[in-house]
Amino acid sequence: MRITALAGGVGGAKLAHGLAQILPPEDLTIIVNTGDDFEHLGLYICPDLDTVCYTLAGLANPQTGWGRANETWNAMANLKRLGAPDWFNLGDSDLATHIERTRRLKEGQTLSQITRDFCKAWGVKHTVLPMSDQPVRTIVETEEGDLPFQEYFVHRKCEPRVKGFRFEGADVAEPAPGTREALQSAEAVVICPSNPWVSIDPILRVLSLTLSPLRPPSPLPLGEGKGGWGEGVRVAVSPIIGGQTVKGPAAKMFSELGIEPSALAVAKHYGALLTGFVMDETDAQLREEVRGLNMRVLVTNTLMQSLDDRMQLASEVVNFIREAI
Ligand code: FO1
Repeated sequence: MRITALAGGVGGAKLAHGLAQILPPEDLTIIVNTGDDFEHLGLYICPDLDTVCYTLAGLANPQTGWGRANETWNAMANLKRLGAPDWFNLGDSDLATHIERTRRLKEGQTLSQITRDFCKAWGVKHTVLPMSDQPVRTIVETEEGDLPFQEYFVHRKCEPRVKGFRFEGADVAEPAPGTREALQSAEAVVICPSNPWVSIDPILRVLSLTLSPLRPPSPLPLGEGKGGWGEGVRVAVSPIIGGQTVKGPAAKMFSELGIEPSALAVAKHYGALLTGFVMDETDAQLREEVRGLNMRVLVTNTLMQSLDDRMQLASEVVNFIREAI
């Protein structure tokens, strides 16, 4: 069964990894958010893309979920000594990725070409695509002013209260080569348990996929976007369990935007985009309300603490999709 997954950082990478364990390479494409990308210390850094690739390659740091396992920090310590900004932690092995990516981009190669080559070098067999080869920048609108995403997320530790988000460049950025085809040919699209506001919405916006009619702006009717959206099954896995996020600020963002954080709020956020929704057993009492949004519901364990959990959730999601086809 051909699946295209949309993913942001750590949570999305875990489910993508589970799916990659049970689906052959030709049956899984992962489209990754690049709205978090930024330039730092003269280097072009793609945190979500690297998190997904490192995770699929078995190279990710198991403690943080981002960066590399068995990392050393000599360059960072020396940069700090020289007075360089040290709020964004770049390990020695990870730095090699950013240095080589920056060199190739300067030579004129595209982010998708570079990602394909890096995946080959790391032994990643499934297809990982950036959402676009052109820059899109997530800006977090906060009570303390507008902040570029990494400035908000890492430097300011998600402390400023959010008022909204915008994705600079998203309206003119072309979906990366292969993304349209992956969406159109997929029997199912899986929205991984990533932050809906800052990890998934930028992908939907670039691919001009319709957001819930409840949530303006609603760019284009289903299937008519730049990316196109096949008629298949579309399932999201909730990143919110029992009103809280496993990692990251999604629940805090819902609250600050005046929405009670819950799996139901996530289902409403995607709304008409979805034909199915997967949420944790903790939230079983919300099942009927989510069903009322006109989507099928799977209630299961969605907390991925081990590789077994990732594979278990992935196979339940695949079975849930099979039942719908
Ligand atoms: N997240 C942090 O909270 N602190 C860091 O210092 C940090 C460094 C970092 C370096 C490379 C990389 O690929 C990711 C890194 N992240 C760090 C994670 C990243 O910024 C966020 O997880 C994503 O952008 C949100 O999805």
